[in-house]
Amino acid sequence: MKTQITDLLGIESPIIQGGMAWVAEYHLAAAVSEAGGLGLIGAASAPAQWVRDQIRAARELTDKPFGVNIMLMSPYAEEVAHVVAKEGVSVVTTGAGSPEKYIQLWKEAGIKVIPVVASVALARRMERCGADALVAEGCESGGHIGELTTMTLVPQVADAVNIPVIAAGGIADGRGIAAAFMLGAEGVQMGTHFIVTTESQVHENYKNSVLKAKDIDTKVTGRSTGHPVRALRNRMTKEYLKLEAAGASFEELEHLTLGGLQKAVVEGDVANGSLMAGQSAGLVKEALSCKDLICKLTREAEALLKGSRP
Ligand code: TUI
Repeated sequence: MKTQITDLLGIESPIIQGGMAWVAEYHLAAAVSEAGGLGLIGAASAPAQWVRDQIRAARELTDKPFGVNIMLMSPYAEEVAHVVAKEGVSVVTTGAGSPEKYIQLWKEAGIKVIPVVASVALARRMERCGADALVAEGCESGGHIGELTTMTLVPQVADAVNIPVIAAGGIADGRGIAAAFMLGAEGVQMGTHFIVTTESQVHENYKNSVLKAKDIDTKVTGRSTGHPVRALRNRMTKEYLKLEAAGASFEELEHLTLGGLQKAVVEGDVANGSLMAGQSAGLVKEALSCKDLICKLTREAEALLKGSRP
């Protein structure tokens, strides 16, 4: 599938694996890139040294382009921004903020810069600052989310900018990819489906929770604190939403989610951990290798875009 995104990034399929906190480590990123998509290492709130080690480990596993996602609310964002420039990764994506002050540094290092945006205003600003492409992420996504849905955000961003747009949020199969293209996207970013792939190092309990999830099994916590986060519903989200409705303080609520990703991803604590996942979890039914998943997605999307059923 050749698009502006495959040309820009030098990849075979216009499928980008989301830079999911704790989930997107080097085994997964390298497997996605080896399979012809773009793998990302999620820097999340990790220190710069961890990110450097991950980049070097991924490079041992693949010669193909891969990237790093920088979560801009991280206390280490500045250090990580310099590490990716020094290590010379192919692509940087950013989330949870505006990467304006780093764009020149990355461009000078020859890195393709792809900010994740949740609004037209930020999309326009990023284009003016020299971004190479954008991820327009709808609130169907897992993790930290904006307000708009993928269906409404992607065409509005595509109309507002001249750089290529990658759609994210709610996409887990070939139908979603074909639909994203109809909305004006030149590529897709998917997170949730990659959690369950065979190369993903995520605890089996978390993977099984995603595989079992139904349409209404995600919840958004933190709307009242200004940091909305979508995750699979469990004991933690139930308690959080109860406290939030009762007007609990930011500190009380934070306490409940402390270490939540580690509990979910490493310990497999599916009751108390933060099982970040998007609404597409209900579409994820089987655990495939990254190669088989990307082949299946591409085959399904191409058949639909040619006007035949997959
Ligand atoms: O960043 C994400 N998703 C994430 S980050 C994350 S780590 C985390 N852990 C615990 C609590 C909170 C986060 C988990 N999931 N997606 C990209 C994204 N960026 N979604 C929304 C935005 C966004 C929102 C507002 C980007 C920019 C923005 O405004 C910036 C501005 O200055 O206008």
